[in-house]
Amino acid sequence: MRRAIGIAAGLALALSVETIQAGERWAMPTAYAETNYHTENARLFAEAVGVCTGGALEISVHANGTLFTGNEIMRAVKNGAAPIGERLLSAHQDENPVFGFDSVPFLAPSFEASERLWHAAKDRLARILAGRNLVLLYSVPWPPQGMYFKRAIESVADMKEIRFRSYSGATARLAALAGMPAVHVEAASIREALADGRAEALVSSGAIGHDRRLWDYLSHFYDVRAWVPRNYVFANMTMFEALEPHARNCLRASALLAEAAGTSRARELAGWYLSQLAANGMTVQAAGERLAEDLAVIGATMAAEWSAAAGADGAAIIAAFETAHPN
Ligand code: PCA
Repeated sequence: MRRAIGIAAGLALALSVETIQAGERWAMPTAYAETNYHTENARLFAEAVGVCTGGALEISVHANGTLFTGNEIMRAVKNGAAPIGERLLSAHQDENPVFGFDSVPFLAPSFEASERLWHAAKDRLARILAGRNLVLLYSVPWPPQGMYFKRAIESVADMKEIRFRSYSGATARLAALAGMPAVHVEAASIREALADGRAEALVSSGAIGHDRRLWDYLSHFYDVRAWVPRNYVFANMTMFEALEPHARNCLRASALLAEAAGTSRARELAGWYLSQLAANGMTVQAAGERLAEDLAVIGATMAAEWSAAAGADGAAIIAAFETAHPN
């Protein structure tokens, strides 16, 4: 009898070891630098999922566009080439204008406002992603967007003909309205684009300036706080639904933690990034009065265009944002 129990226990142990070894492995492509806080946060998320599932689901993060480039990530997760991934959805606003809700100039340019806008948009965004066979898991903001140049800029007229790196429909439109020819370049390739002259200015956060050491090429950062774009982590819905309920719960719970942790990390780091740009020789300043006025005019045009393009979904997001917190 004793022996039988011993054998049964041994078998159970062997089986559980087997289950652990046979745990599912998910590759998670992301597009930003190894040391970027989105990447570090994604690794913590992956670790949390591993701990929660007892190793039944192990996620490995492949950063910096090494597994799929930023542009490819959404399609890869949609068709199951990658089970999970992180992407800046505003880069896909040409496919659905709603993806650009976080890039409407001056609508919600602080972390606080961005958080409220995100809550106003979340359910609609999740539904749109579900229509693409994607499960929305969490979102983390970038610091507010400023403009990088090679020289002092006092007005939009000063920008004319400067070759501009874009990362989304909104950034390309900003360039067009400012008379700058735009070239789409993923963050992972910014240094090459600046080195070979395809680009000589951009709009982005201090995070990108620090990650990519943009002070090697650019000298001026204007903290214009145009908008707060976000990264989104989503999973392939078919693969998500094929998981055990416990693993799905672990993904959802870890996503909640990752969103809170990543968001507070963004807030902590935003000022530090700007201090790093300055410490490395860049002139970091607020936009002058003239520049701010010019950008406000462009912003108003872009906001109207976005509302027209995003239709009823866009109007519902703005209404939810404004109703929740009227100014
Ligand atoms: N960094 C990303 C998007 C916004 C940001 O701050 C980039 O420039 O590619």
